[in-house]
Amino acid sequence: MRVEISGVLLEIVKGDITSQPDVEVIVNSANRWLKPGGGVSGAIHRAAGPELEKECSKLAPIEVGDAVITRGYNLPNDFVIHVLGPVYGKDKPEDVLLSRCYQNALKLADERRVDSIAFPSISTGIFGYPVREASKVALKTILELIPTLKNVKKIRFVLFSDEDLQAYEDALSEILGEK
Ligand code: AR6
Repeated sequence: MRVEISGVLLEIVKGDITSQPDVEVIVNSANRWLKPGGGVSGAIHRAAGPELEKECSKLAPIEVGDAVITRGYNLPNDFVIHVLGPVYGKDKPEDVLLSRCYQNALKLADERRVDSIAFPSISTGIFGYPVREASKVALKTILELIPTLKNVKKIRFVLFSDEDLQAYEDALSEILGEK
């Protein structure tokens, strides 16, 4: 699914966040210590190689909602933006904190004059955020920020399963239908 809003292309696709060679930056759903871990962050660190962990160790720890940027090393992307999403049921209010992750990542990318960015579904794996709720927060946040962007021209959500893809597509249709 792709839509253009205020000159920015918003795409929702199924895939692997480490296989997005046509975007300049990918977002990592990280942990506080910016260590490899599992899920998205394990995959990103494996693909980037050990230099990524070295750079990350200088930037850790980060707080829930924060975003920090590193190089991409062996990834096909120039940069990785690492965010710490809320643990569902623990870090509250979850929607505000999740929204902050997307805001901070997108603002940081725009400040660094990045033209394209790919996000995974932050917090909906190990951190337990229900994907239907999270997809609405993610997309509303991104849609609100789009008109303020100076450099980012392409924003992609990369979902790992058919169910997650469907949740994000439904959420976008619902939000755009509401307007
Ligand atoms: N590409 C795209 N999406 C993926 C990939 C991938 N390669 N791998 C998993 N997903 P998670 P969280 C999906 O658990 O919930 C880590 O250990 C996955 O199916 O990676 O924010 C960190 O170190 C799910 O829908 O992130 C933290 O400790 C979504 O990406 C913690 O887990 C997010 O799953 C972060 O948990």
